[in-house]
Amino acid sequence: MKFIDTADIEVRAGNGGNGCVSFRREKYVPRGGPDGGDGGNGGHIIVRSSLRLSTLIDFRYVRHYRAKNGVHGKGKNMYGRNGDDRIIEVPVGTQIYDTGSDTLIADLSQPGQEVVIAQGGKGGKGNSRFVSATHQVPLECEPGAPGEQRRIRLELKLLADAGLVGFPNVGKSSLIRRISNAQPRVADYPFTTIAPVLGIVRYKDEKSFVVADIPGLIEGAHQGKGLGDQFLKHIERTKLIVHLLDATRDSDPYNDYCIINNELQRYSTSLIKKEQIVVMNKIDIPVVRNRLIDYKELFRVHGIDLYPVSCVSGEGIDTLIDAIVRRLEHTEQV
Ligand SMILES: Nc1nc2c(ncn2[C@@H]2O[C@H](COP(=O)(O)OP(=O)(O)OP(=O)(O)O)[C@@H](O)[C@H]2O)c(=O)[nH]1
Ligand SMILES: [Mg+2]
Repeated sequence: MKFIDTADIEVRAGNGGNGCVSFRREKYVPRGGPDGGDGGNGGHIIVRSSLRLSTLIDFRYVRHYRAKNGVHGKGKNMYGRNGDDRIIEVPVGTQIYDTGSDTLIADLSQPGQEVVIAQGGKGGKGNSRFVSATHQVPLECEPGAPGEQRRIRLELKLLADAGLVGFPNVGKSSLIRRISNAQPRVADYPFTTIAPVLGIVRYKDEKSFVVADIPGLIEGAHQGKGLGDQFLKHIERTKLIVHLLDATRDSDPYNDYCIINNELQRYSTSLIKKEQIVVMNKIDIPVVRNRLIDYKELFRVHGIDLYPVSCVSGEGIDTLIDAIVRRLEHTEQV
């Protein structure tokens, strides 16, 4: 299944500059001819695909895009300058729809593709353009045409880079809420999350990656216990698994870890081969914090680095995100 990232934006191309009505006025030049210049053209709105971006997250913050207007023409046959185009960069794979008619305008599947989605208005002609043998004193000029304005929807099909797994209630949704733009429901009962949710994590301004929150697993999920293991298909193509543990459960965290991995293994051998980052959540709770050193040791014996975090206080979250990004950069998809 592919998840879709969308953004609705409004674009407005630049208006054309007005043409000018003017006549040459100089000493010793009686009745100088018309010299009103043309207005400049308004800038276009151009969408360009780029490999530099991987999500549409920026469009959640800025929704209005305008190109510059053309400058009005002036006397002495001075043309107005054309307005600059506005280039909007989107990730490769973005489709552009007209919001009103819901029709596809463009499908930017290759890097560097460009499409004009709103035409700038043409500049108006100045009066010097209307002169003719029989029409020596033109008083007419044209106004600049308005720039095109439209609402468009950008759609990008996303695949998750990292998937969150763990028992119910360990804080998977709390983590995705904390680190990404997704806001799934969080509650202190099992199986709060009943469908996968994707969130985009923005990392140090330029990079971003996608995390999938899926319903909790329990022992026997592969036999249909709890909500079963059907949701694991959503993380089959991720590069990385973030395995969340909660030591407030009445069980040994390492044992929990093995139970979940056993479910992954039963579901598919490729899933269990994926790299994992193992996270101990809820370290703000004293019973967890007090035993953190023991837990770290327990996992270290098995060659596993435990990342302690609290989704409530935010402690350890930055370190975790750094680790996820590092692993994503060095991991090939299994
Ligand atoms: N004290 C504390 N509570 C937390 C922390 N993270 C999550 N919780 C609480 O744990 C409970 C479960 O959190 P969720 O994020 O809904 O857990 P989940 O893993 O998504 O649960 P399911 O969707 O049911 O599988 C909620 O009451 C959260 O407020 C944490 O770091 N510290
Ligand atoms: Mg949840």
